[in-house]
Amino acid sequence: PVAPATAARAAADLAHRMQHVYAVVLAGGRGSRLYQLTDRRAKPALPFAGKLNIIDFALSNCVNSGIRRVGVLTQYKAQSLIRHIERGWGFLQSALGEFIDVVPAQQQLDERWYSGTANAVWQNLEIVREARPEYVLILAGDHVYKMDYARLLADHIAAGADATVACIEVPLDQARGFGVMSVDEADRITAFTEKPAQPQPMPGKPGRALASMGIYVFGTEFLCEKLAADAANPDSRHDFGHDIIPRLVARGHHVLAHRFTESCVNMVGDQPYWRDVGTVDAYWEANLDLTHVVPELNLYDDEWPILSLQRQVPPAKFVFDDEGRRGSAMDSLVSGGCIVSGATVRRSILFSKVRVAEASLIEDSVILPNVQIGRRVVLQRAIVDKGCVLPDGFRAGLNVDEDRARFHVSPRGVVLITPDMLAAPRPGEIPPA
Ligand code: ADQ
Ligand code: ADP
Repeated sequence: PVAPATAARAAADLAHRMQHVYAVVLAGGRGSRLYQLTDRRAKPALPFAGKLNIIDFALSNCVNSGIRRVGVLTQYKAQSLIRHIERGWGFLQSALGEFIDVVPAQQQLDERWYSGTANAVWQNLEIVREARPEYVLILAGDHVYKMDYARLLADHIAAGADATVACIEVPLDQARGFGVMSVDEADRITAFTEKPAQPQPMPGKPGRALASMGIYVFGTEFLCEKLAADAANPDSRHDFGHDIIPRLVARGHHVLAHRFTESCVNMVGDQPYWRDVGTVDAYWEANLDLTHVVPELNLYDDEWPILSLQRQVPPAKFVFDDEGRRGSAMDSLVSGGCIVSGATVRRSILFSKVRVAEASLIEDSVILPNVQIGRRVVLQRAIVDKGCVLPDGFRAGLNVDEDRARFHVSPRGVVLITPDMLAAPRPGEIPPA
């Protein structure tokens, strides 16, 4: 047992050291399995949970963990992401040395765009160095989870590691999509393979593998040295998972595996909540989960709030229509600025400023901001993208074979509808001259 005064001092010391961490959020990837949802925006800019963007999870985790110096590296279709952070995250106090820098892909060192995640950090290393951090934390901007990075840093320091990789147990049959590691008794990584064809199960757990979450901690000098060496290597893909981490392990550096169960702030039973909402189905499911009585992801936790852009919108409104039909929503999340008039909404999420007109029925659906839904519309298991206007009598989700002709239908039968699809001529229709 640690004496209380010693524990208190250790906590104060850790809080102090968190101020010397710089977090780099990798937010450049497209997320191609989201199909048309990421035609015009990067995956971290995807709206989620009624009023958030996916990147708000990584940024909120930083702020809640005491990390207030953050650089967001963008690349693919970054405009909507940049706008969201500039408008939504201006509350950090620059006078106290707090900031979130949104860094465009500047092509500084190289003619080409970033070739891999390590190259993205390498090209922006001057921006990191300017902040003179003791530690650099590397994060992905496109995961949904609540994590206390201070616990991760505490493990890194206590073990005296050169680098630390956050990890989570995943089912073996899904492990091919991750970096997979083996560890010794002290959780030191002994082998690391990026996206292995034949993932190694965990000892004593034949159905499970230990997967990287793509979250890394390095001492700043060590990181700079290794990125320089990687940049000079013509055989490297310049990726943390493919190149940097396996090479550190192979060269005998002390690379620690940090178990996410130790730092997760949102456990579901004995499993930590972590979602890569990388497919249309995963995106739909993670949103719909929030409409349950006890969702797996708790967004009502004052201890670990997920912060975001607060839009200036009036409260949501539910009204009877002229014929006395009730406007209602059950088992649903309804954001500010919405009006539901004589229509029924069940097990759905309405983002800001959605209008649902008379006699419509919306079930098991995710409706992004500024969508206008006409009269007598029926939607089931649909995702309706921002700004769509659904005309009177519009139907989707009732017959997915019909829907497939105009919209994207996911393997689980979720219908994705975007403004571009609505504007395209219908099959067999002659486009206007
Ligand atoms: P992947 O999921 O394949 O593997 P990757 O495509 O490398 O991840 O992207 C990681 C993060 O970096 C994402 O947030 C992405 O948006 C961003 N990103 C990708 N390319 C970028 C670029 N050029 N510039 C800026 N940002 C970029 C990684 C690890 C695996 C691990 C999984 C966990 O390599 O070992 O298991 O994450 O999800
Ligand atoms: P933000 O929420 O930051 O305003 P979005 O990424 O939602 O940005 O959208 C950026 C712009 O592109 C908006 O004007 C939006 O209406 C438009 N847009 C987004 N997705 C689509 C789409 N699939 N088809 C057509 N326009 C889209």
